[in-house]
Amino acid sequence: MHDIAKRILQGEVRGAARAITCIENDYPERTQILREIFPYTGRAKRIGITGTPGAGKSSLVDALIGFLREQDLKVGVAAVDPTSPFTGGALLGDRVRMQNHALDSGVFIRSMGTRGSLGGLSRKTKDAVRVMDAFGCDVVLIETVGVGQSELDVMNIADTTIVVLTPGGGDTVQAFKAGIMEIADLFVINKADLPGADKLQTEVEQMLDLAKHDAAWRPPIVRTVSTRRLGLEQLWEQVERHHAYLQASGEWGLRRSRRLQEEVLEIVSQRMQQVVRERLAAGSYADQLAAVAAGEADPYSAAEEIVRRLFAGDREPGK
Ligand SMILES: Nc1nc2c(ncn2[C@@H]2O[C@H](COP(=O)(O)OP(=O)(O)OP(=O)(O)O)[C@@H](O)[C@H]2O)c(=O)[nH]1
Ligand SMILES: [Mg+2]
Repeated sequence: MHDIAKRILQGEVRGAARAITCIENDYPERTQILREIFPYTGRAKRIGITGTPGAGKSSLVDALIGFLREQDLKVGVAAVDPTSPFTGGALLGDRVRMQNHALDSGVFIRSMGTRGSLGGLSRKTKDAVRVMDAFGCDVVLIETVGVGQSELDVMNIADTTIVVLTPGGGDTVQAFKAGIMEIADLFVINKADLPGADKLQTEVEQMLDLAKHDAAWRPPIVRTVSTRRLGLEQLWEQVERHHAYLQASGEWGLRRSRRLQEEVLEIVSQRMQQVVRERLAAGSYADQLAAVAAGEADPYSAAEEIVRRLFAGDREPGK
């Protein structure tokens, strides 16, 4: 077993941190590490937290960490910022939070940015969450700003997705348009200390009446004031209720197995890309690329030809 894998399973913080660095930078040993820790994953509850900029996601995560630690649960946090190339805990705002919990060995916080070229951010976040799971986290909070497709992809990792809204933000309609409402298992109206919380709640209820009137799970709405740590108990109660619903309905297993299958295809395409890039670096397919650059070939035909040669190569003896 890889030394880093061993250290993750022993709950060693530096081992887990090192593994995530390998994942972020596409180091070759990441595959072995991930393969070896996989049998020790699947236990952690994965909670996605998304919402518009400034909604209070980070404050909520910070408050939740405290709440979960009081129950002696080990907590992992993946703060995902699709707009930032920074990684390794360098994201603004997360530094404060990390300092808050720096001395607590039951909290593992990591920021994920867009560094590296392969696989994309959601692929990397998935792997990082798995490291936290194998490391022994009972709960992994995955926080991301909800504006585009990459956030939706990131939320696909979560068992329970929490969408954070705020009064007076005009959030609801926007979130609805962006496809955020569809992925919500639970709504939080944060900043419930500000005027307009009642109005927002009514709006969300009305949307749910339309969109989820025949759904087996109607997302509950919880109010919080994350800066004063209010509403956390109610929030967690609903998370637990959702978890129980997933288990009882069989959705839990279905979701996970469906996603694992998707993941295989994702890894295949990542691997293929890697092979093609390695061969490109070694001088292969240069004629195809040159022809496209010179306007003599279209990209579709060039790609077809590269794929054809790739598969033809597989059948050559000794390869
Ligand atoms: N009044 C009030 N202010 C809050 C509450 N929660 C957060 N805030 C404030 O809202 C601002 C944004 O909070 P963050 O937690 O940074 O929000 P965020 O969603 O993580 O923001 P981004 O990461 O920039 O998208 C900060 O000034 C918080 O102090 C709340 O419950 N009530
Ligand atoms: Mg934030």
